[in-house]
Amino acid sequence: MTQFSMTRRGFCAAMAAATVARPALASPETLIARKADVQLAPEGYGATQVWSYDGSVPGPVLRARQGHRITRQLVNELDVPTSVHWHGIRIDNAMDGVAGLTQDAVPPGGTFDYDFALPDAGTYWYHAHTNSMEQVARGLSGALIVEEPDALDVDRDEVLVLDDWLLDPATGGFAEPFNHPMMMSHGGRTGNLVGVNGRYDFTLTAQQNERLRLRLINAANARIFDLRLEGMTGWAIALDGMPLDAPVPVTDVITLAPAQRIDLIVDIVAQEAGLLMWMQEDNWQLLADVTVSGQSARAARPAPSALPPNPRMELPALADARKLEMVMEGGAMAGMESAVYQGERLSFREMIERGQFWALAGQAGLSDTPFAKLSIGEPVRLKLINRTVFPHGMHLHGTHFREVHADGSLGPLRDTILSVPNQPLEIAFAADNPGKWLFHCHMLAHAASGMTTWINVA
Ligand SMILES: [Cu+2]
Repeated sequence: MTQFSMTRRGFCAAMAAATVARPALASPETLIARKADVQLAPEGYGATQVWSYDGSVPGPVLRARQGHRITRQLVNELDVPTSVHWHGIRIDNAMDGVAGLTQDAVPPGGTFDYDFALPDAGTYWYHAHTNSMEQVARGLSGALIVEEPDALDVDRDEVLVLDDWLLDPATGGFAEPFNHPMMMSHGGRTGNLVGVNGRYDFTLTAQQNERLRLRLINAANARIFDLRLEGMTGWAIALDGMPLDAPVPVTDVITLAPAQRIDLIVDIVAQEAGLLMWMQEDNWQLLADVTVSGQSARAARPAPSALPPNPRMELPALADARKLEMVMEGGAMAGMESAVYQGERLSFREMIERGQFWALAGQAGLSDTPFAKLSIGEPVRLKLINRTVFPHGMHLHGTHFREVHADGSLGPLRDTILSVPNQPLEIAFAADNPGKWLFHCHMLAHAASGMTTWINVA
């Protein structure tokens, strides 16, 4: 397939691209899953028919204050069943949106009332969790921002949803099929066009000395973004929604696996600024342009302070934690001998015939029994052993976890962590949220072809 040039052109060329009006909100407040035509590709290519929330890609930014609730009626105007997962929210299990585990998928024409508390401030997101490999790729995702009680000392708060799209340049439509065996067995579906907030030419304007909060969300199906700040001094203040103990100066590459988020405070220090992404072999390209004009009246500020902590960020003592191990195996170039799929032990060849390429702890896809049955409040250590040749962004629903480093120290709280081949990884968490929780790879083609399991907390 011809590649789109990912090089940005002057952004004026695309200013006339279609914008999509948002429908007026009815009562109850709705989130409507429906088809829409959106100009994802540069001018001159066709519009893309997307599956959207409320007609836009990404969907509307949902904002609420910490301690408040989100109440949205999902209205399914698509031709297929769907459901919404509220990624990273320590949520009531019945609201987690996982079709087949926590709710039935909402049929075409149906509705589902989502209503849940927001215990934690931070940057979260929402996306389809029914056939997500296809539905997220078609556009069903958006940002969910939970605001701290007190506003930060920043000039602006910007949400940047990073994504990529695999388009057919001849039509502008999505390349099909979505379940291509090559994608499923390799790195997943990566796009030939990247962008921010639905724009390949996303641009912010700012003044020198302005201080911005940037909330980066990787909504891509499979792409790992390696990012660099240009013309900006930055600090990381939160990962996957959760505040860091102290701001961490950004001096190096920021790696953002699918579904991960990072909150940055950036000061605009140069006349040219932006967010660069690594393409290949020392080739860094502009992903988000910051057009700097003029100088803010404000003087440069001292380094930012930490965000206020969220509740329940400490883990219980891990000395007596339940110890679990999970071998991750399968995929191209590594394979596996066999795995259990739908109650049957299958050879790798038999699995491939059923469109399954991966296994977690010897099991491909959901089984009737969970990977682990945990008691409420129980501390858990889970070792991930990646015997594949691919990286995997592993996501636990309902609970954040910390990486346990080799020296026993703990990393920051996260809900998604990148596992790389042949590097043992251990995470720890408190099973303090009752329910059936998915644990899966967020390379969504992997999740759909074996890399999905679940735990039960009761
Ligand atoms: Cu994976």
